[in-house]
Amino acid sequence: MIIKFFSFFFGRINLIVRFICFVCVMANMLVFSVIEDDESQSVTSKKALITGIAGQDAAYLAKHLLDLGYTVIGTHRRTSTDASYYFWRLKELGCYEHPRLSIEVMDITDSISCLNVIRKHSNLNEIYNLAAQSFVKESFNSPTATLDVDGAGPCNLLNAIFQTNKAIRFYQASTSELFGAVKAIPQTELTPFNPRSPYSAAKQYAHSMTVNYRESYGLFACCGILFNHESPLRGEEFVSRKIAQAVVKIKEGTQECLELGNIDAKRDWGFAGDYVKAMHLMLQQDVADEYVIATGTTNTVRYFVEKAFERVGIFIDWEGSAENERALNRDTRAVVVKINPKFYRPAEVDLLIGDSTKAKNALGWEPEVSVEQLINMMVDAEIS
Ligand code: NAP
Ligand code: G4F
Repeated sequence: MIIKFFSFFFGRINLIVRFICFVCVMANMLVFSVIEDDESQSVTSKKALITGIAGQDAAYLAKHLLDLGYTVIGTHRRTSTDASYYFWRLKELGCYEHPRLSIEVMDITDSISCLNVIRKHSNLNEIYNLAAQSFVKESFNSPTATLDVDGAGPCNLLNAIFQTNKAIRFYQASTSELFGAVKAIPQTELTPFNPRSPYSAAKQYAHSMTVNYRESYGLFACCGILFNHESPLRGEEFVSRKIAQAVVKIKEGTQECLELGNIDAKRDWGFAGDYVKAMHLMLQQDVADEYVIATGTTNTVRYFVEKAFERVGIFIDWEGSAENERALNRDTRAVVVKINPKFYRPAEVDLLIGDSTKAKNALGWEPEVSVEQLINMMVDAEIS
């Protein structure tokens, strides 16, 4: 009997060992899946609100946050434009119908609108204020409307956070335009502001109020001092997109000539997709602060034009000066660029070049796309 039992037992030992191994593997998988769930939970449970969701930066930021697992509430002012066109940037990046993105109306110039929406989402972790009248030239025509959106708007949001949930972290879209007639080259977080437009004056108020809410009430409120950043999703009124569109049309024969204003202005151009990552990083730090976000290189509008034409195989020669300057197609001698003084501004910001060493050291942020890669990307995107 005993012998029978042992021979039965040892005969099955292989099976028993296999069964124990199977149980161990299953237990392991269970433990790890719980840990993974916890980790993804800590990311997916984050909820961010982005104002100006129809704009360039908001589209890239929404995509970035959704990819990180965030739930995103995008807000926009009421519009009569068909949504299928209005949200074209979100569609272009494939996030318009994302299950974790919802869109609401909130005009940041209306304090009640801000308070209502933020109260409704009082469990928010982060708010990114990207809404603005962002076209500098237009701000000379509508200075007080620009002040409402770009100056008072952020203040409405800060106040709504203060009244509902002080733990919500806040990002304010400050700008290199604040440096205006620059007082140092390159510009850092310590360079004094010297605004040269109603746009930058309004942004200076918003910047100061963001710092004030942090210092007075302890809000976690950051300002990103971002230098020009562009992409195929850039508004058509900005010089980079205007150039990219025109060179392709000139190449295709559907436009004769590109008309520009001050082609000697220098800008530090980067790629918007890189810059929104810095916005997110700022709100993940232990302490709220200000950061310059830039590539550290500067180029003239003239250079942007030359490189854009080169991308479609057209080489240009400049001739004349000031308002009479123009560029000719080297092969055909056709005039492809003219100066039109209507694109001049009452006051110009001549030179911007940023030093983002602080962001590199504290956030680990660096730009990945050079201005030449950016130009090629933007021109290529215009080719149908
Ligand atoms: P953008 O494409 O012009 O987007 C701004 C958005 O704000 C637009 O969708 C606009 O709505 C919305 N908006 C305007 N007024 C509003 C209001 N009263 N209430 C709610 N939304 C309103 O600008 P962006 O290039 O993405 O820039 C994002 C932010 O960064 C802006 O604050 C800009 O000033 C700042 N910034 C940009 C750069 C840059 O180089 N791109 C550099 C530094 C700072 P509509 O579509 O209805 O007009
Ligand atoms: O592309 P822009 O209109 O951009 P600007 O004025 O530098 O402002 C952009 O960058 C700021 C950050 O520094 C943001 F805060 C702001 O919201 C916006 O995104 O003009 C760039 C330069 C200017 O010097 C302008 O005078 O290009 C010059 N320019 C020459 N011809 C032209 C044109 N600008 C435009 N938009 N159109 C022209 O025909």
